[in-house]
Amino acid sequence: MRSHKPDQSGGRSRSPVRQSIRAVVLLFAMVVGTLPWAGAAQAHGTIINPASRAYQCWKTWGNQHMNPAMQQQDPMCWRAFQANPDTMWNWMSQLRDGLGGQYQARTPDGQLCSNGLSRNDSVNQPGAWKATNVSSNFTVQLYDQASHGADFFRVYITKQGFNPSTQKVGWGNLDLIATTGRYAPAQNISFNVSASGRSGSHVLFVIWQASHLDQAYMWCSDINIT
Ligand SMILES: [Cu+2]
Repeated sequence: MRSHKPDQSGGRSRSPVRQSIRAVVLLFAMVVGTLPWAGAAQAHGTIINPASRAYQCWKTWGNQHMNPAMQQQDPMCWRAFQANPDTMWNWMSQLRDGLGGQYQARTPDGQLCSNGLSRNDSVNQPGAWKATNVSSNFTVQLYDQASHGADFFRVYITKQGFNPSTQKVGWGNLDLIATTGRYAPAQNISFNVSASGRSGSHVLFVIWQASHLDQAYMWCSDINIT
């Protein structure tokens, strides 16, 4: 015989059917919580042109990330997927809150491309990243799912002679080429920059200070200036 002590739901005895329904619901919630795309529901953004490193890998390989050809054709993306595929699935989420404008003080050399986030360290690694061809004047495009707006963008480019295939990006490798004004909330924001005096392989480094709160984004985009 079952005990007739009242349970916490108020004295009714629990039916086995209700208990098994509860177990199924719990199991379903646990499975959904571990699916890889669960985190992608967060709405943020990145530089889509010239594409940031993680976005470039996601765009090129996201729908075939198990393709073994990636190891030969795009070794930096392959390494990034091996290191942590979340870097690609969450291409929009390379952000830090509350930096208080202390970008340089709080971002060590060699960690600029990951915005100081260890989970995205693969994008700091030097190597044969696929680069976007640009002329010396080109347009930078932000895609922002959440329309945060911008207090400003700061745009840097590596000094002539920097070698992205062997060097990590540090503050001393960069020249500031543009600081923008404010932008109203929009999903697509673009502005023009000039890389005059430079040619060949470079890294474009962009800081986006979003406007909805103190939220700072940083990325590296590989460019080939023709
Ligand atoms: Cu956001």
